[in-house]
Amino acid sequence: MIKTPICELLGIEYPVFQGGMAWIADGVLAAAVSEAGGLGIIAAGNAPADYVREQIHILRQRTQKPFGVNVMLLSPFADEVAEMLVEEKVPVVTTGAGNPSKYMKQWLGAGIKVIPVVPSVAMTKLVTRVGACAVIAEGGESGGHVGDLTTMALVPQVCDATNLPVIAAGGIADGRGMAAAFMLGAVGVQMGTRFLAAYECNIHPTYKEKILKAKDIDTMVTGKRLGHPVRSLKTSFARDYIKKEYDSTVSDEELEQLGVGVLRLAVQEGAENGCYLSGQIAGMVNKEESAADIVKDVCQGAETILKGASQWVK
Ligand code: TUI
Repeated sequence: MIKTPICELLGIEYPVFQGGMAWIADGVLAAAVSEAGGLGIIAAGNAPADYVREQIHILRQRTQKPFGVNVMLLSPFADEVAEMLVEEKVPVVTTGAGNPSKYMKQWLGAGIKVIPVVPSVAMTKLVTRVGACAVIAEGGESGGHVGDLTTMALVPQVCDATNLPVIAAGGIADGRGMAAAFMLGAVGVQMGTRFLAAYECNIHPTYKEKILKAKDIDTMVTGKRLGHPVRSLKTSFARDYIKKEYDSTVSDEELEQLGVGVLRLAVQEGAENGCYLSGQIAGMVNKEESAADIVKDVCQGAETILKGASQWVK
């Protein structure tokens, strides 16, 4: 059995977080992961507080186990979501795409455990100072908003920069990834892309099919010009978008406009002009299965590898 300090800290059975994917990680998916013994995480994304509250209620009808809510700090609704999370007394908050400092007092005062995503050593030190209880070190292999460093380079440097438990994310989808993360000093993993293939993940069938069919080189990063790099599948939309980024006759405003609503279009409509966020590990995600089977498979795979890890030490 795999047990680490993050299990005790959060009251979960397996050190597996499900990433808070905008428009995707709803109360149903998060409940399935939490019920399976991992940490299910509801994504607030760009949604208003009422929508997120509803997802929390859906989750609470399905499980009594601990769960988290991810606050996307670039959201125009971040303030109202932050307040609602205090009212709902959610056990865990993860944050992404920014600096969570302005909410820390409010959340810690309500007894909420805060686990920010950190893309750098500087952000790790900052959130350690302001009261985070753990950090998620997410490398640029991940889907969605990405930092500069890879998981391999980021995780050990984050571990050296803080005494807090570190969760590794980005490019992890099986027991090998989990075992490798542990070798780098992490005590848990967060996975997004693998959970896209969960039965309980209610994305459009076209999205699921694209993930199941994707190969190793089928993702790309767009959005650098506007300062919000995002990894997604290499669709005609993504290729067209990046061409426009390099075209000086296209204004920043036009580019901004092109990105509006594209995540929702992919998730809910499977539309051609949607943006299909995905990590680089999609090439290894080849079958649909339950969230519980995913959690168990990853932990069992890691256990086998870790038990044999001393074979190379003579
Ligand atoms: O947040 C994510 N992944 C995401 S968010 C998203 S929705 C979106 N909407 C509009 C623009 C961009 C994205 C889709 N996927 N992952 C966690 C993450 N956080 N990755 C990197 C970071 C991050 C980056 C900078 C965390 C902190 C940070 O701090 C910068 C600073 O100094 O404020």
